[in-house]
Amino acid sequence: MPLRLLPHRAFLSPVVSMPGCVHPPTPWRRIMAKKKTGRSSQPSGKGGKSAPAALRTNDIVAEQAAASDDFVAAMPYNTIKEQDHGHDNAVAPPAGPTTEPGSSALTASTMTEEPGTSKTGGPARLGTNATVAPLDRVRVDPSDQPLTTNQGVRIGDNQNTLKAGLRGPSLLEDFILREKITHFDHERIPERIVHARGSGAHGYFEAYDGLTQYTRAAPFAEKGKITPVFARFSTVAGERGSKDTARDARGFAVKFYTDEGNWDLVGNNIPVFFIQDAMKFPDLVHALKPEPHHGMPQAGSAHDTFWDFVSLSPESTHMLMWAMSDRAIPRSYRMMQGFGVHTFRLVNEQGESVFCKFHWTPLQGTHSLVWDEAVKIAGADADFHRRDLWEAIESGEFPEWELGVQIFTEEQADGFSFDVLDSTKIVPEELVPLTPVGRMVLNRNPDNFFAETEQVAFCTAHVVPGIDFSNDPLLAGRIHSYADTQITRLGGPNFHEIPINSPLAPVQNNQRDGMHRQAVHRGRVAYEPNSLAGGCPFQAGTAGFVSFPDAHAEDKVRGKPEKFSEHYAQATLFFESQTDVEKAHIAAAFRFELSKVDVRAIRERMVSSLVNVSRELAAEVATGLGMEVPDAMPKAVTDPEPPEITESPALSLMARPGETGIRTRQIAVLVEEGVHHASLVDLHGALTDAGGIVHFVGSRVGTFVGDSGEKIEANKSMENSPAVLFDALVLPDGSDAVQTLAANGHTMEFIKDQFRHCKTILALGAGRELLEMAGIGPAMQEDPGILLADAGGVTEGASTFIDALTAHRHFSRDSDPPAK
Ligand code: HDE
Repeated sequence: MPLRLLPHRAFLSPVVSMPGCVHPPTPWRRIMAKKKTGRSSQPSGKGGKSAPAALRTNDIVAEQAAASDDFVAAMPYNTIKEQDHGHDNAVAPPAGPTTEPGSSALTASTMTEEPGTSKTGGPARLGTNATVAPLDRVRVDPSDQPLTTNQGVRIGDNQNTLKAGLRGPSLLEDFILREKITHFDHERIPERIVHARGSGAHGYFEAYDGLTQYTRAAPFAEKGKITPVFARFSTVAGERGSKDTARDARGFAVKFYTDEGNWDLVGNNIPVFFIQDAMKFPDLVHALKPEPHHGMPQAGSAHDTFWDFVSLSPESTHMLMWAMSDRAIPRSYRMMQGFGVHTFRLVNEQGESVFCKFHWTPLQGTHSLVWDEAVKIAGADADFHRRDLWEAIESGEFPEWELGVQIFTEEQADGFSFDVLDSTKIVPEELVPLTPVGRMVLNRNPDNFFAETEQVAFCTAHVVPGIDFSNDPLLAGRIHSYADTQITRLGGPNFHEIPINSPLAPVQNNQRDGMHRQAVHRGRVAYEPNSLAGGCPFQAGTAGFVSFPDAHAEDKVRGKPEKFSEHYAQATLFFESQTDVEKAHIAAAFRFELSKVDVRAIRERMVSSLVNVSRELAAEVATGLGMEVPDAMPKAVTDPEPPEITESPALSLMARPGETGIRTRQIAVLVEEGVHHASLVDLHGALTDAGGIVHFVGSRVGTFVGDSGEKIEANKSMENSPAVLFDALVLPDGSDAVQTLAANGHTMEFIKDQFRHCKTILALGAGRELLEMAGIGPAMQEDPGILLADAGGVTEGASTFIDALTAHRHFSRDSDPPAK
């Protein structure tokens, strides 16, 4: 009889046809009919009992066995074996052979199963933001519900242990207490070895257009295609409870729940990395993490072991330039770029491949803190970035990034002065421009931090058809590392079944068992090839992931290509592409970090390496450390290929002011008894209309009475929310209020910090006296960020204030870098 292919597998290639395969055998149809009557457990008529099931069941079992025989015989041999070898088959593997079982019961584990129920699940709906639905399944809502044990038993008393008498000993029998305490004892899981501190959110990716010319990857299939995502941002060095504003690279990891499985783009906010080969990663991280003898410092690179390692690893120099720049102290997760770092491959339907680099660019612009501010925020609000992301999304200000790709061919790459497999190098945008391909919007906060943000497991090995790896040796190590680390962190190999990790695309394979297995697999077949399950699940052939056939014929070696040994050209490119303010901040950061290094020889070694980047920078740092500029560190190569460019404006943070103006910017308006009420009401209206978030900050929280008897509610105090938590400051009018504020030490600190951190300050009416008292009087004339307005001219004042705040900071004030 002819083979009957499963109708929904339209993509099966004709090569799978198998002589001798059969329609589902007729006995089976008979079995199903019989089974329906035979297994009925419903009363059969008035007062009647159901027919005895045992006999019928035996019939079914016997007949199933007979049906199985025919079903299995339909696959007399493994037809794809002959295509199991050779280059052509490797490039275009065949789909696996299958036979139609006719009924899901034929492959079931047990005949007690009602065939065809929704138990076997179905594919996710395509093209919608579907992460919500799968999580619905596990969302728990306690409204109007009694407390229960984990077995669903209602708990009568949640206050007291079970005791032999009111003053008697506690009893071992108290299963309620023991279950509660035991669970509590195990509530912590190991934190991530790196990137432990982070925050995440749900959202979606929308393709601007089809990118099918280059890739068959599902998210880029067509214009407007929506793919759900979960993104997590993180610091690298600090522990889970460490501060958000440490000087550090930031993780920028995005999980795309595509129609064809999960794709994780696990990047950073810096486009290069410290090392070139995965072999060095444990060394790097051991050097960066708190020193092992005393466990210090937390979340910081300013210590001897880190600088010892990087000064002996000149390939780190380029990333050090980024890490010492203001990129490493972002104002917000929403205001930083993201980069895939490695060179990846895009592969199209025809199997053609190009190289690709991924870039995320924030609509909010790229903005950073200044160092003194970052340090103070660490004390004032260690959750600064977590809170910022959460609050923006809660208030409907959904952060957005544009995804851009740099696409280039292997031939182009061969011509570059650097190696595209070297993760310490960028591909300058002047060489390969950025093509925008879509946008990501984060529009939903997690329901539960642990279940989602903590348990999400990213992995560079998670790619989908159309995305493939380059031979970057750093990437290769990562492909192994992420899944491996989750086994410890998430307690076993089934972490992909945790709802936040499970793909929307159906999962079918023969992996079984392991800790915390959720899936209940049907049938007795957990191997392939098989005929007992009709060959299923079958290999998808060219409809599935097929690695790009990258040709290689070289010696097996441990080593690096020549171009990897040029370590400084792009560090210089980065430094020379910065504005003067950014250069000063880089020098100040090196000075700060190295001043925390106890061993003088390490400082000297690092500065000698900086001489190779820029004599100007090395001199600035040396002066700051009270030392002579040492000789340049010998280079690994003395005659490298000259770089294509020596300046790239895109590398400056200032190149991207963003499009969102003052939206989500935090503005402090100081208030006191007797404050000029009407002007504050007008100002509040104007700033809120522009999307700013206005906080009335008092000497305490609570109600203050204005000059004409109206009340103003302070939601923050100068004590609980110091100046560093705000992007701008308004000093109010009202002579009584100004006098009281002037007598408060917090007020002067508040104004001075706003000023020294180059922020916009607006003084209304008598409020200018406070500026003078803080010693800012002389700056009032020429500083574009110090604004004065009459209480009657608030509307005009507000619009100038909005313009000034849109500029983010006024670095013309930044004349004293050592203090920043
Ligand atoms: Fe990671 N990295 N990494 N990394 N990485 C981890 O995986 C690793 C590297 C990055 O929000 C770990 O799940 C190796 C570069 C991010 O959950 C671990 C190497 C880049 C995150 C790991 C690197 C990254 C991680 C720890 C060198 C930028 C957080 C916990 C070969 C492109 C993801 C975990 C999240 C996390 C290994 C280098 C980014 C141990 C071996 C380069 C954003 O598997």
